[in-house]
Amino acid sequence: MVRQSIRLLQSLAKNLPSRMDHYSKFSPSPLSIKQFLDFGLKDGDEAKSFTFLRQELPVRIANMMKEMNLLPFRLLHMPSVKIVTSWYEQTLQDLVHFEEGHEDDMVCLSDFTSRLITIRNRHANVVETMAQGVLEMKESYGIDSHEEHNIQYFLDRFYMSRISIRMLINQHTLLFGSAPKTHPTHIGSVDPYCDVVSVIHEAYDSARYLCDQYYLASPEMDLEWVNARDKTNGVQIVYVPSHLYHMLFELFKNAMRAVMEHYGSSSYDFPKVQVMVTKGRKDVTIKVSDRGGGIPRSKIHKLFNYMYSTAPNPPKPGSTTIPPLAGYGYDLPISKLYANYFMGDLSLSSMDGYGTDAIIYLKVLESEANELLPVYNTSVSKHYQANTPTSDWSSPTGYTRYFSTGIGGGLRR
Ligand code: P4A
Repeated sequence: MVRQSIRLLQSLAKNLPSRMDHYSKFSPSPLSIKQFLDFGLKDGDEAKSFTFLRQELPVRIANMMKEMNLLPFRLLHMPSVKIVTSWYEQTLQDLVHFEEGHEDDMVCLSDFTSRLITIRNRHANVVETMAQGVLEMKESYGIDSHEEHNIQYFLDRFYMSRISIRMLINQHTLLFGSAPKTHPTHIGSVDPYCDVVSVIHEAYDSARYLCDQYYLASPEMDLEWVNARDKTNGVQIVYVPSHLYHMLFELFKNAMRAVMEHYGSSSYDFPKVQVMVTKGRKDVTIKVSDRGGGIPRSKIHKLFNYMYSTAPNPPKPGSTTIPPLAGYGYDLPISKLYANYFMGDLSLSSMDGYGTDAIIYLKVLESEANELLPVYNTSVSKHYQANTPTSDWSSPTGYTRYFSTGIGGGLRR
C-alpha cells in the first residue's frame, strides 16, 4: 500500500513535457504484417502486448507531438489545431499512468484495454479537424509555398503516424477486448487469406451505389486477374482488408466520376472501368483503368495535395443536396498513405483526353510488408527549415518556385 502510494507520487511528479521529451528520444519500432500475424496466432498474450504498447504508443505519439511543434506558428495557433494538440496531450497523459502498472494485474490489463478504446474514440475526427485547421489558416492568412510544402510534408507523416497507432490499438482491442469476433478467421484486423478480388467487388459495389444515386447511372466493371505466383485460387495475400477497401473505394469513385462527367449522365452507354489484378513473386498489383477523359499531367499532383483538397464550402446543415461522388477530399492522399504504410504504393498515370490508370502495389511477402513510420530527428527539423528556392531550372514565367511537386510539377502563385 505504502509502496503503491510512493509509486503514484513518483508518476505524478513526472510532468507531461518531461515524459514527452523522454519518449520522443526513442524511434518507433516498425512491425511487419508477419509479426502482427504471428503475435495473434501463437506467441502473443495480453501481458506481452500491454508491455509493448505502453512503451510503443507513447513513443509514436511523442515523436509526432515533437514534430507538430515545427509547424508554421500561424497554423499551430488555429483553434482546430489546438484542439488536436490537446487530444494528443490527453492521450499521452492517459498512457503515462500505465508506466507503473504490473502486467500480471488483471485489473490493470482490462483498464488498459478500455483506455485504448477511449483514446481511439477521442481521436476519431483528427483528419477532419486538422483539415479545418488548415482551412482556418488559409482563410486568415493565406498559405505561401514554403508553408504549403511544410504542411504537405507534415500531414503525410502525421496521418501515417495515426494510421499506425490505430493499427496497434485495433490489434490489441480486437485480440484481447470483449467485443465478439466478427471474422473468426481474421487475426485482429489482419486477414491471412485476404481475397483481393472479393474486396474489389465490395468497393466497386459501394462506389456504384453512390454513383447511381448522384448520376442515376454508372459504368460497369470488367475484371481480370493473373496469379503467376502460387496455386491458390484467385489472388490472396496477408493484408488488412479495411485498408485495401479504403483505397479501392476511392479509386472507383474517382474513375466513375471522371467517366460520368466526361460522357454526361444522359448518355446510356459508358466505357467499363477495367480492373487488372496480378500476383507476381514480389508484388500484387491492381490497376483500375477508366476512359473518363484523363487529366493533364501537370494537374495530377493536385489530387495528392492537402491544400488544394481542402474544400472551401462544406454542405450547409440541413441541406438535402447529395454530395458529389468524389470531391477534392483528403481521401486520395490518405489512400496513398495506406498503400505506403505496408511498403506498397498508389500512383496515377493519366492520358489527357483519354482516361486514367490508377495502380495499387502491395507486397506479396508478409515479411516484407513492414510498417513505414515517421521518425522524429534532426534531419526532420532541417526539412522544415530548408526553404532555398530552386532557381537552377528555367521557369518560363520568371517566378521563383519550390520543388515541392518535382520537376515539371505545377506552379501556384
Ligand atoms: N479525369 N480523370 C480523373 C479525374 C478526371 C481521375 C478526376 C477529371 C478528377 C478529380 C476527381 C475525380 C476524378 C480518374 C481516376 C483517378 C483519379 C482521377 O483515380 O479517372 O475528384 C477529386
